Amino acid sequence: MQKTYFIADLHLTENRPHLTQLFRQFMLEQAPQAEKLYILGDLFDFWIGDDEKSELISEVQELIKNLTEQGIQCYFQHGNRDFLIGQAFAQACGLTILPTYQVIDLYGVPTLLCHGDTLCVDDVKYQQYRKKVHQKWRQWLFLHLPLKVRLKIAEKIRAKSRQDKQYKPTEIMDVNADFVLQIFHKFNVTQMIHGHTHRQKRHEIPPHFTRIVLGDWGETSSILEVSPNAIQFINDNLRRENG
Ligand code: LP5
Ligand code: MN
Repeated sequence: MQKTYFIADLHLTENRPHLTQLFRQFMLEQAPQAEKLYILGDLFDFWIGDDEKSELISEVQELIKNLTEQGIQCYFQHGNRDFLIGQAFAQACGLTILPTYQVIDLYGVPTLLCHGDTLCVDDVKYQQYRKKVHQKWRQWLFLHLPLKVRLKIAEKIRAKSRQDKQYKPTEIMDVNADFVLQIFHKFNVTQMIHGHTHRQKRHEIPPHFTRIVLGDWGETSSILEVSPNAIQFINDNLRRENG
């Protein structure tokens, strides 16, 4: 059966092992039924360079490699937390990295994929910060620092982000509706799928647009399953091993 899965915002980290368990369950049991898997950013809680090694990173790579070796195409778009994932990581597991905006033909429907952070244009402080950390020279400098120093900088940014988010009105951390419409027109699509805001929902926007928002992973996963005739969210719990 033709099926495509979309996931985002798993925020995998050693500190929350049940997320890795959910991801493992999905990658071993469900994802092999698909023809394609799209990971729309923030697979990891944060990423400071492809040279970082950990058991978690190796396992994630193995799980993705296991799929791509079965002929299932796996695609990745950078999130705001793991925008430094590079070709070394991707090539090790057969993942294809897509640009910030990617149009695909989803069973006949022209569909735009993005992480979603670029749609939150009212969060001016975030957009200013994003512009800076996406400058190639800054990234080059950062990636040439020792891992320990990179980790410290990442922790500082994370702390500042957590602090700032407490004072940001929730509306500015959502997409800007006018900007979304501009993007629909710019890319000449009627459907858009993104994550980032963690507000899982299917929005029907007059006259004929659909914006599908993936949820983040927590107690359950948030998986969008698309087939030629149906679009549905699957939010799985961990399967109990011992009854
Ligand atoms: O991810 P989420 O949903 O929690 O919050 C985001 C925005 N925050 C971020 C920050 C990331 O979470 C942390 C990323 C770590 C990356 C590590 C690598 C760094 C590499 C640098 C390479 C050059 O994306 C948050 C949004 C929110 O989404 C909703 O959309 O609001 O944005 C912020 O909170 C941004 C702050 O408002 C501004 C941050 C300024 C940081 C200044 C750094 C100071 C310390 C420098 C030390 C040298
Ligand atoms: Mn995000």
